[in-house]
Amino acid sequence: MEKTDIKWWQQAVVYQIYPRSFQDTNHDGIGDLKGIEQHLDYVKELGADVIWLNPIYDSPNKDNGYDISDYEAINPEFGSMQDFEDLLAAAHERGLKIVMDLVVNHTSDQHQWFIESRSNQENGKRDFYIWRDPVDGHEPNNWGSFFSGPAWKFDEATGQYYLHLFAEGQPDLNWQNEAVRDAVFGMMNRWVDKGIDGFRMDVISLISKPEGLPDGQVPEGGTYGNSNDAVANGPHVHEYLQEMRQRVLNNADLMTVGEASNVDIENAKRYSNLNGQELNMVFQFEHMELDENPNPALGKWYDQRVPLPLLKENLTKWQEELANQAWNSLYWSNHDQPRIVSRYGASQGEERVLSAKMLGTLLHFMQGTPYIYQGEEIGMTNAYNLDWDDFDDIEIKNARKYLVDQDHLIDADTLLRYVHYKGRDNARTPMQWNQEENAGFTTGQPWLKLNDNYDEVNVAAALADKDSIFYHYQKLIKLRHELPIITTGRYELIDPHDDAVYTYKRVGDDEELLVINNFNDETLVREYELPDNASLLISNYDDDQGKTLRPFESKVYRYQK
Ligand code: TEU
Ligand code: CA
Repeated sequence: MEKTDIKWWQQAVVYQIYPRSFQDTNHDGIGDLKGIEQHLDYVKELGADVIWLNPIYDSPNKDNGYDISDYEAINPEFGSMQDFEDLLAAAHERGLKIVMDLVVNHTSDQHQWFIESRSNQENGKRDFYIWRDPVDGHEPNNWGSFFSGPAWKFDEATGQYYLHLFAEGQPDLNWQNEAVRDAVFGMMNRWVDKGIDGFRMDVISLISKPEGLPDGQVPEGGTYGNSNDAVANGPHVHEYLQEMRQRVLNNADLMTVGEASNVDIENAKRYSNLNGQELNMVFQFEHMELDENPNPALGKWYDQRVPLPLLKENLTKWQEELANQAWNSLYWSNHDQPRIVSRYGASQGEERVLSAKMLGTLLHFMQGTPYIYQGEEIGMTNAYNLDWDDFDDIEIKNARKYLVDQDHLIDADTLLRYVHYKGRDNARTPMQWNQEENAGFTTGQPWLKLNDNYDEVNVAAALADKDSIFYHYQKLIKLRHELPIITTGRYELIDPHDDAVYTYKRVGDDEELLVINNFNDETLVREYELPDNASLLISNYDDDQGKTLRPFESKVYRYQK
């Protein structure tokens, strides 16, 4: 990769904000746009270039904003369109870009299109969604929803089923209908005209459904067919994205990232090809799905860590195979994933701090565009203090309803253990700003219980400590901006079989970086060949003990070849 070819979004670092949990300013316990504006300087201080906002559109919140009832109105809980425009202007003034969530695989069942569509079979909007007659009095096929239970809902009034790959309140749009594409592209162009800087596209790999909607494979012991495998990367998805590129994305200098459930290397090379026909990059899921339950009927619900060599093998595959052809996104966390320190590091004490820095270093020295999820930069952890009555997430609630109560695949205590390891609410507890009541998030009643460790883990404490995780991330971002090799260098894995240490190189024309990361909470000895001119670029300890690697030690050397 030539240095001159670098695009701005390849050298950028993205900070993801989950507005509901970021900062409340009007005491209703719900984060809002004004709260985000208040903290723009914080994001700037961290050094990120781009903010990705989770959905802020009007929504009945069956799935916290991923069920949109009006794409062109702001959810009043978050503020007004004026507040949004103010936020965008304030971000731009500081040189920060804003990328919006685009949720167009489905709408809310409260969207005007669906209200019309379900009104009767002859309605002009009927074909905006995917309606089918019952087959032998049953669902049209065996697909299960991503949130457990069936993917079809029978509509008494019109005698047909509609498809919802996610919650019942999230009917799938029919992308085969040209009028749907016209409506979506028109809406996107109006946002582009407002001056936004890009889109993160929700489950974009699912928009093209397979011809004839064939049954999915039913896992052993399971009830429903796998709709993800049946639908992902469907027959027309690349065609639709190329059309979107032509009709919307080429109208401005945008950053685009497709959330691509079930995407493999070959598909990713098409979605995010450097030829610029579709998207800039995708969020692939493979490294997030290594710790799924060995019983496929339980899907993601599990509590066992992944052996390190498997993680390396996977991340390495993506680094190697996309190089010079497509572009990687790099992420450890988002609003759907548990906290990364609780998954691959430690949740408490000094080890929490060390492992957060180690994990940050590992990710930020790879090739791709890094995404930081709010709170990751202060090492927020899973919320072990939340119990059944505290959860809000529909995925968690449905798992309880279907996997425990209806299908008896698992007992409630085991599921709770799994939820504490994997549940989405671990990421959604309010941002921890300081030691004050509700961590400074709200003076009202927070919409979701806080993690009870905010006394220790909070932004104020991080900013006051020069050795904090925050400043480590700040340094990682700065290095990415300053050293082109982090963007362009070739990745090379050093220790594929080591089950405790993950070491890789970035190889440039005349220099190299050696990135060493100890995943163990024990001291180990490992020796690497280093030229005499090697200097330590960043580390999470204040001295270098050579071949001795202390718990979660992470260090990067830079040297001339
Ligand atoms: O997530 C898509 C998706 O694949 C998730 O359902 C994922 O499998 C799950 O969250 C892992 O636990 C996107 C959004 O990021 C998510 O918040 C939405 O709920 C979902 O789409 C539906 O819009
Ligand atoms: Ca509020």
